Amino acid sequence: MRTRRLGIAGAATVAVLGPLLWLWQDSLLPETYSLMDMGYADYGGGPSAHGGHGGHGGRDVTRLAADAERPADVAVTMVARQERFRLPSGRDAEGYTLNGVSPGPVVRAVQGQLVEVRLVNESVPGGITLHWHGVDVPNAADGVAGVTQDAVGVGERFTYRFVADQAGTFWYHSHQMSHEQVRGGLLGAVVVTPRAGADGRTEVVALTHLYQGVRTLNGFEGDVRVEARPGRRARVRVINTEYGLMPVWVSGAPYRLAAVDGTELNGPAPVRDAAVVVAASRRCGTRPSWWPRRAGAGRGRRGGRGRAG
Ligand SMILES: [Cu+2]
Repeated sequence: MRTRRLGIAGAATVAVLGPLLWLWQDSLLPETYSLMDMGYADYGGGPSAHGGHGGHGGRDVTRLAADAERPADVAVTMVARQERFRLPSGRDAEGYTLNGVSPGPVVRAVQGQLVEVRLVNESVPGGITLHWHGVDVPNAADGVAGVTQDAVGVGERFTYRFVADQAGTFWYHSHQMSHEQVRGGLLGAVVVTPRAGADGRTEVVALTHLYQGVRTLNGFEGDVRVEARPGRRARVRVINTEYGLMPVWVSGAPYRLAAVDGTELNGPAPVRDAAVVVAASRRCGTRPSWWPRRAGAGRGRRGGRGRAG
C-alpha cells in the first residue's frame, strides 16, 4: 500500500516537474547557434554566394557610387589618429582626432555639390570608417564597416564621394567600434546650405559631445558666446552626438524650430518658454525671432513640448 502511494506521488512529481524542467532547459540560450538555422537567407534579388535563392543579377554595393568622372566640388582629406589631444576648451583628452582636432573639421557644401573626403587612418587600431549621418549617399559611401566596406586599417585609406543633394545639418562619425571611437571623438559636423544661397543670417553650428564625461559645445565648455547684431536673424544648427535626449531652448526670446534632421519645417510658429527635445544623433535648426543674449543647450526649465521629428 505504502509503496503504491509512494509510486503515485513520485509519478505526480515527475508529471509536474518534468514539463517544467523541459521548459526551463528549452528556454536556455544554446552555447553556439548558427544564423543559417534562423530562416532562409534572403539576398534581396542580388547574387547569392550559394547560388540557390534568387540570384538573378544584382549589383555589388561597392559599385553603387557617385559618378567617378565628375570632379569634386568640395575635397577634404581627413587623417585619423588615436592620441592625446587638446580640446578647443584647452582641456586635454584621450581619444581620437581628425586632422589633429576633435570635433573634426566641419564639412561644408552647397546643395548639389559633389563632396569628396579622403580618409587616411594613421594610427587608429581596429580600423575606422566615416558614416554620413542623415545624408543620402550612394551605398558604397555609407561607411558601415562589414556591410558597405571593410574598416580602414592603420596605414590604409578610403575615399568617400557623394552629391550633397539635401540642404541641412548633418554629422559624420566612425561606424567601426562606435561605442569607443565616436565617444572618443571621431566625429564632426556636415552643413549643406541651399542652392538659393544664404540670406545674410548669422549661422552657428552647435555640436554637443561628452568628452570623458565633460559636456562640450564645439569642443568648448560652459557658455559659448557668438556675437550678432540686434535684429539680425540667426540659425543655430544643433547636433546631438550623444545617446540621450537633449532639450534645447532659447532664453529671453521666442524662436522657431526651422528644421529637423535636414528637413525644413513648413511655416514654423514661434515657440516661447519651451524646449525642443533633440533625440540621440538627431539635428535641429532653431531660429530665434531675434538674437537672444544667450542660447543654451542643457536642461530645460520646462518639459520639452517640441518634438524633434
Ligand atoms: Cu549615425
